[in-house]
Amino acid sequence: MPKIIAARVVVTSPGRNFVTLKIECEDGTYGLGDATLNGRELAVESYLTDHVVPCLIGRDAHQIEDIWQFLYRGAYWRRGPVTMTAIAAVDMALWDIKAKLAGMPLYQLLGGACRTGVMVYGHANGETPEDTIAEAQRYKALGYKAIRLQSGVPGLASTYGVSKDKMFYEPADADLPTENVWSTEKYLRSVPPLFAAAREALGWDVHLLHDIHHRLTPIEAGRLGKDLEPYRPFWLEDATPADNPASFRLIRQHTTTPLAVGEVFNSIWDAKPLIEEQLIDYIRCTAVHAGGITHLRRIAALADLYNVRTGCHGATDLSPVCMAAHLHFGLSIPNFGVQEYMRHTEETDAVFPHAYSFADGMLHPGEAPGLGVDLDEGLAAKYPYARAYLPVNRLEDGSMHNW
Ligand code: GCO
Ligand code: MG
Repeated sequence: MPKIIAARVVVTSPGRNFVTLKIECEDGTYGLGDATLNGRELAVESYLTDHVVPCLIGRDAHQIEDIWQFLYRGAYWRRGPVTMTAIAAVDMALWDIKAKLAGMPLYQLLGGACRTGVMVYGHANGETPEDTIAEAQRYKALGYKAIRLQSGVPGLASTYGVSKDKMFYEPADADLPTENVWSTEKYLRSVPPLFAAAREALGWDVHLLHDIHHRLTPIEAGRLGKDLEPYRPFWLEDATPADNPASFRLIRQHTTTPLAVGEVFNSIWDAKPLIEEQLIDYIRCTAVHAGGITHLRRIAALADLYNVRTGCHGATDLSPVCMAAHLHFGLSIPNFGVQEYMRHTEETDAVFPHAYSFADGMLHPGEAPGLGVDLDEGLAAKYPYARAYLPVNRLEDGSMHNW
């Protein structure tokens, strides 16, 4: 058996913070798992180092399911983002090891390719609809088949997801949370004209997406969905906080615009009512925050029963290790929908050399055995952890508002 003899956590910040678990076996094979939880990185590092790694030593790395169950059922404190991210890192690293030992790219072990590549969407953003559409044209010229549109809201000083840095922007941008001001009324007025102009300029052969970042009430989301119907968006993402799944019933009653949710979910239990009641069309759970490849496959299998497709979160805080996991997963499941792809910086790509590549609007995981991602530990050591937070937002009267 490939006996686990060591495991350790590497924290590095090549432009942003990443937490990576490296598991090593007696025969020298090692696997990598992403353990990055944006803004709470060191909580997962401690969970792994202090509580999980000691339990791994001496185990058979091939027993992926048993180790998953041991960490999930055995913890007593089930679920939660910190626990599930830690379990995810172990799970990803073990799949990496198993596929390396099999001498296969992971997607082959997961059942083989169901498609030629994984369709991705990029982020076009700009201060004005004109700027956003110009960015979208750039993505289209690069071959993207799906593009997310986010524009500045007239009358608001800053808007989350809109940045000067364009393709490489980093949302976690300050060592204490920046406070942005939000107005739902101003926002709701700005999105339909953006989509109208975008269809006019970009035509109908490209999928257009939009992220609401949980900021609307269900009835407001219903109205926006209805207003956008003529422009046929691919999806509306995180329309309202999903803590209460019943909210989505109200949205569904009012619009046929497809709905996506789940980037903050950490287990199948968060997704279950939304999937079973067919209240959503795309489930955005990730390998890193929802218990690894093992648990993500379980969520996708449940979703497939109800015609819900996947649309995994793929912002810059999901490391290249997680991106690779999503590509092997996405290539191998029947109900893949789309994969988010926010490009990492050159510094990040150098710390995590990888086999995946982009062509014709799709990513392909490549043919290297395992996940196909490595970690240059010497280089990683040159980028020490630096605390960084996502911004928060308040209404114009100062009330704290939803993410
Ligand atoms: C998205 C997002 C991100 C997240 C960020 C949180 O890409 O869809 O909503 O911008 O807010 O990744 O960690
Ligand atoms: Mg989002």
